[in-house]
This record gives sequence, structure tokens and C-alpha cells, in this order.
Amino acid sequence: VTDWVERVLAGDTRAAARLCRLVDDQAPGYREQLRALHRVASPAYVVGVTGTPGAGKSTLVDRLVSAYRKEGRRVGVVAIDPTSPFTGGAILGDRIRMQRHFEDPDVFIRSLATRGALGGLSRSASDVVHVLEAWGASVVLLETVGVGQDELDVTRVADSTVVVLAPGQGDDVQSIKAGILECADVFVVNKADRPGADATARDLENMLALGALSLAAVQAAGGHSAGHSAARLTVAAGGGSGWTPPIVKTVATTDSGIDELAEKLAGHRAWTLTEEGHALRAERTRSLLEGWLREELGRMVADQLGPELAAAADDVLSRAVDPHGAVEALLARFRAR
Ligand SMILES: Nc1nc2c(ncn2[C@@H]2O[C@H](COP(=O)(O)OP(=O)(O)OP(=O)(O)O)[C@@H](O)[C@H]2O)c(=O)[nH]1
Ligand SMILES: [Mg+2]
Repeated sequence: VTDWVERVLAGDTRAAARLCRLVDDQAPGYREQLRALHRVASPAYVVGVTGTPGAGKSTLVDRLVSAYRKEGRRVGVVAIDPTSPFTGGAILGDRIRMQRHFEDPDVFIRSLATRGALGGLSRSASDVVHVLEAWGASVVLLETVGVGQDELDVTRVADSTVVVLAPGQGDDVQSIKAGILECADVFVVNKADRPGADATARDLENMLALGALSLAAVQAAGGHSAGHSAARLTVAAGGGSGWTPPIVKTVATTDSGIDELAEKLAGHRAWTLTEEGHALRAERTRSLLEGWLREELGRMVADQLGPELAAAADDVLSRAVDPHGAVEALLARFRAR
């Protein structure tokens, strides 16, 4: 069992693939193995790439892989395979778009299914990132479609998040859900060869100038991402310079703008190592852990109180008890265990 760990640490790609599968299956003992890796692996720079469906995320990731490979770095790619109705054949598409890297022994590409990710998608993504770090990746690119909260949470595993938009998708900036925009450390307006790219970039600039992103974020946050956006506001209000996401125009298909994107990412990476940046990362990690804690607690409650919850529902419907009273009674029983 520890054999796998040793082999992954020695940079063995097949062992890394094997360990990823054990993690996927949550095979017995996988957490111990991850813990062993986590203790000794050097942290990779993790870049989240999210945005609207079809904006060119995979093409962009493919180009970033090339850019980082030119620097001689080992690169990991984790593509979240959206089984959502938005994008059907994502895996096949990704394989085609990243084809030339499949042959490269210093690139490790791994897909993660969004459905059936026991324990939450962000947790699976984080686990796989740790395997790739141990394998020797110094940078890990994490692609996910920003369609749901679960997918967006994945970006909190990242040190820097790129939000990719494209013109002419019928989604002017105002109509994109605030949750996506709020994740951005760097914006990319891809498909700059298409009409409307300048307008999209201008819209983003205006929103940033108005501070509308932070405000929109707080309003849209509701419960889920409140921690995330509150941290952003705190950073902005803390007297520091904060971080204003730069906007980069790219044509991923022709490699245009990729160097500039890599530069902006390096700039953000450097900022995250400042005191301010560190505070934001700490807040993201805190809210990530809080999310995982909620999941575990939710599972515990469902496991322990499932039948009683159903009985309580009957009691509430028959008016034997009021809803608040029912919840209080259930909680009291849960605590007593
Ligand atoms: N014209 C143009 N087309 C592009 C550009 N970048 C990507 N595309 C094309 O846009 C389509 C979608 O690209 P992908 O990279 O698969 O986009 P994606 O965001 O990963 O898509 P999903 O993962 O399915 O949401 C492909 O046909 C690409 O060739 C670009 O800069 N300009
Ligand atoms: Mg894709």
C-alpha cells in the first residue's frame, strides 16, 4: 500500500494514475495514503480555469500547458467532466484538444466526473491535486464549467482562478451569474478574433471600475459563497491595494495572448504571497473546509435521523407539532447521541 505512495513520489505516472483511481473509488485506506503524500509533497501552483460553456477553456488550458512545459515544469491537468446537459461530450472534446500532451511523460491529464463525487466535487479535486503534486507537478490546471455551486467551489482549491468568457454567446456580462465573475483573479476574454470581444472586455472593465463585482458578489452570495466575497471586500477595505483582476484578450486557437495570461497569473501568484493575498487564501481555505464540514455533518444527520425526520414530517403535517418544535426536537436527539 505504501508502495504506491513511494512510487508516486518517485514520479511514476502509472502509480499516480492508480492512486487517482483509488481516490476516485474512495478505496479503503485512501485517506491515509493521501495524508502520507501531503506530508512530503511540495505544493504545486494550482490554477483554476472556469467560465461559460464553450468559451474555450480546454483550448486555453492546452495552450497554458505548452507555456508551462516550455519553462520545463511538470504539469498536471484536472478536467472536471460535466455530465450536465450543457456540455455532453466534454471528455472526448478535451482529449482531442489536449491530444498532443497525452504523449508527453511530463504532463498528467485526469478527468473527474461531477456526478457521484462522494464527499463533494471540490474535495475530489483537492485529493487529485495532492496526488499530482506528489507525482511532481509544479503547476496544476483545473478546468471546470461554472454552471453550479459545486463546480464553482472547485475554484477555491486553486491559488489563482481564470474566468474565461467569449463574445457572441448571447451572454453579455450583466447576464452572467455573479458567482462566476466573483471567482476571478484574472479575466480572459477569449475568441478575441470574433466581433464583440472589445465590448465584452469594456463591460468587464466598467464593472470592475464601479466595484460592482464585489457588490454583486455580496448580494448574490446568499449563504454559500458569503465567506469568499466577504473576504474580498475585507481585503479591499483593509487599506491595502487589494487585487483588481486584470483582463486579458486571447485567441486560444492561435496561441495569441497566452504569454500575457501566464504573466498576469505569475503576478497574481506573487500577490497571493503578500500578507493581504495570504489573508484571502486563508479565508478561501476556511470556507472550503466549512463546506466540507457541512457535507459531513449533513451526512451524519441523514444517517442518524433519517427515519425520525420522516416521522417528524408526518407530525408536522398532522399538526401534532409545529415545524420549529420538530426541528428543535430532532436537534436535541442528535446532540444526545
Ligand atoms: N474562433 C475561436 N474559436 C475558439 C477559440 N478558442 C476556442 N475556440 C473553439 O471553441 C470551441 C470550444 O472550445 P473548448 O476549448 O472546447 O471550450 P470549453 O470552454 O472547454 O468548452 P466546454 O468544456 O464544453 O464548456 C472549439 O471549437 C474551439 O476550437 C478562439 O480563440 N477563437
Ligand atoms: Mg472544456
